[in-house]
Amino acid sequence: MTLPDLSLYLVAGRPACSRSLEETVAAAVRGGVTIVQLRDPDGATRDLIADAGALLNLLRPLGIPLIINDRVDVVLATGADGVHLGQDDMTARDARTVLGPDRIIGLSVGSSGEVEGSREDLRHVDYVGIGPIRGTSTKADAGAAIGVDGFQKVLSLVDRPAVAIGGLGLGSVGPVIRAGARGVAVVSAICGADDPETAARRIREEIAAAR
Ligand code: TZP
Ligand code: MG
Repeated sequence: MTLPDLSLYLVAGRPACSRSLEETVAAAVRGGVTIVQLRDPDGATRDLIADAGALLNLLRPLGIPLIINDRVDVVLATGADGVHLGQDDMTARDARTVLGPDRIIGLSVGSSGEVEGSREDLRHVDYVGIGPIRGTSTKADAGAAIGVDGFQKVLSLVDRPAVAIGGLGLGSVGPVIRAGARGVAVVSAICGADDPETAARRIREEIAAAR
């Protein structure tokens, strides 16, 4: 597996988008999103599979990977590129057994304790998501913001590329990139924007300027 470009990682699902999911993702990739995660924790499984199929039709010709939040079964059913796991989901070790060596596996870690508890799992992971960096209303159980200092501390304990997530958008992505993030993951800064294409383009520019 070649590690995908994590620079601007869009996390999107029907409820998070102001417009339709496909319209939002299409605009966001025109603006420069490099990888997309389908995340709809309360969505019906068959809707999730339908959304994944529609997004794969859009993204595959562009060479942009589609990652599915939590659901290894949806990855298998749709041929998506990988799965993003939280601390309560299937372990990365089990996901690797099911998905094989070629799929992308990401894992969320939010503290040094979670890193220590994930040592064995981290061997099977291609990238980590670290956050929430700032306050966010997108995920009710995201936990307390860890800030850029917290990000740097967690990153120092993990030998995997990391995306920073949580409350990030234009004006706040530069510091996490300078702190060592390979990329930034956003929901509302793009999905909630009036113009997702321009929002994505401006965030890409801020990332480029910080590198
Ligand atoms: N995981 C940690 S924070 C978060 C997720 C999925 C939500 C991020 O959403 P936003 O709108 O970019 O703050
Ligand atoms: Mg999860």
